[in-house]
Amino acid sequence: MSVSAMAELTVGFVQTGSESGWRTAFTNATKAEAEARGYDFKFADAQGKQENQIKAIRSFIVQGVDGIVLAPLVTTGWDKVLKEADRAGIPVVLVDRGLDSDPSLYVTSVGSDFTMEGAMIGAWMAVETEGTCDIVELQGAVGADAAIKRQAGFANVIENFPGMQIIASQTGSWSSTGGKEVMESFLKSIGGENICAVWAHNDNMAIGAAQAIKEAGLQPSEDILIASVDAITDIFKTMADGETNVTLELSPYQGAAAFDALEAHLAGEDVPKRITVPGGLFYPETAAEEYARRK
Ligand code: GZL
Repeated sequence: MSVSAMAELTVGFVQTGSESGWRTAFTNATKAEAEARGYDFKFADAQGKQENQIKAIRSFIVQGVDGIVLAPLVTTGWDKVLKEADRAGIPVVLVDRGLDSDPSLYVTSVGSDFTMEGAMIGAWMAVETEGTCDIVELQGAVGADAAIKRQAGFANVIENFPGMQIIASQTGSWSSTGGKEVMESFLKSIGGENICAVWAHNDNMAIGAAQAIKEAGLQPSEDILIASVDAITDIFKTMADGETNVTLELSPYQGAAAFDALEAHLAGEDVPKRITVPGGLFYPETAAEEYARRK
């Protein structure tokens, strides 16, 4: 199918919600990409509820869209609705996060390597602390592919260092408020002097944790190290202000790869079941210029 013929494509995008700065950037970038391609683009914001994502998929099936792009909130509970899309002959492309259904039920899974993200932060922390650190972990939303795999990747690396252990771990639900509240509880129950570092599954929770550490009279990034993932604009301000140590980039520009995969599938081409999106580590030394570039 020629690119011009693709312009009439009707695509339904089922987004998780707007739980983080990264999610908003990802939504905006995906909408811009769809507009640039001339799609008839239908957007569903599930507001953090899987039942809303399932309802949106069913609605897009009834509307007879050409394809559905889905960022699944959690990894389980998708078999039934994916089979409905399959029976309706409507291809589903996963973006950002994966899920635990039969791969024959979706075209491909586009996203970053969450396990590697956790491992890279674990490696950074091991080098930074010379392998001795009592760590508190701020998990992403329970059941989310990104949270499950970041936790595993980080644990896989630090288990190689007898002096490194996670002394507390709890979900902050991806938000700054959640990260702050959980960090406040860790500071109260463990004592800031007993915490070497924070591993936050995303930047929003890291920013909340830095606030809690400051309010406890300690210097974030010095008294307690802070590392996270996403590379949202606000984390570069926090890093430039000397309050967090590193962030790992998660590209919000995954829509193009998802749309390319959908178009290739509709054109009858083979599409790999997994399309990995890369990301790099950012340090404070370049934070001010990165912030200026993004704000
Ligand atoms: C990761 C993505 C995560 C982000 C969070 O790909 O699913 O979800 O890291 C977002 O900021 O909520």
